[in-house]
Amino acid sequence: TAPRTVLLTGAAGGLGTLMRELLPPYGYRLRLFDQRPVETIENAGNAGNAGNAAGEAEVITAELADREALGEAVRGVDAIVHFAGISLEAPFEKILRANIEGTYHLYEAAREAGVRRIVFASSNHAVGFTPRPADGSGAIGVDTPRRPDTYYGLSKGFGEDLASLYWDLHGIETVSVRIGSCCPEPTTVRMLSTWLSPADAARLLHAALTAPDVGHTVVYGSSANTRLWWDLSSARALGYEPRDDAEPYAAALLAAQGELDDDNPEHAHLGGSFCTDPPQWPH
Ligand code: 15L
Repeated sequence: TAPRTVLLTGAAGGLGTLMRELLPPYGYRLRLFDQRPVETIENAGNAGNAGNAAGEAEVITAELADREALGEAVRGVDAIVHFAGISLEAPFEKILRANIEGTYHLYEAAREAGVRRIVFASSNHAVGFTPRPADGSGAIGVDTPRRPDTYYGLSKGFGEDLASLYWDLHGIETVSVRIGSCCPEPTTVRMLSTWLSPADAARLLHAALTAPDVGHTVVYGSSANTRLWWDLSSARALGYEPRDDAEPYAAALLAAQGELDDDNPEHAHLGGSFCTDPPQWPH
């Protein structure tokens, strides 16, 4: 049966803000966790429920390092969607605390509370230095060697390995989703290959939360992009059926920005401009 109560960490962040609107229609009751206050979504029609973004959702404002608060947050949930952490490159000490130690705290709290399923927001930047394949080839599998492009990407590889350990040692299942670029619309030529529409992200999370016997499964998180670089078969095996494709945005983006150019270090690898020193934004 589908899990009902789901803890969403990083609920105030970019992905969390999108997903706390899109997951409840699948039947989830969300518990929202973030170190920043979760702001009410405008026009959510729940004016009588100030500070409470998703109708019935509970909100917990605390850091992952606050093990007491985290213990309360995980108590009684059926599953966890772990988005909390720094989502771009940052000094190592900050990545260490937020992403590496933070994910460790999350898994320990899950183990103590007996939570059986976690969906971990990994990232394409765990393999970001992999050379960019031909557009649409889907050539990059989940077994491609790790090639992090940043401390950030390194922390995502750590999270995947932590998930693997907690499955083998403690029987906690995880789907690690190497998310491409999840935003309302693709805004760069690179995103014609990497885009994950918010609606497809919700479809993928629902599949990851409900598929049986996932053990530790690594998947890529993208829409069914015409120019896709990586292989979605392990995601599809969970029941994910993407419906969106970035291609309708191609003509305008290519006219404005031109084709990707392998001689440009910002274009030569999966991770795009994360692969330059220092990383460039936007990418
Ligand atoms: C990521 O991992 C970042 O969190 C996100 O902001 C995007 O930059 C995305 O990767 C991407 O590769 O486009």
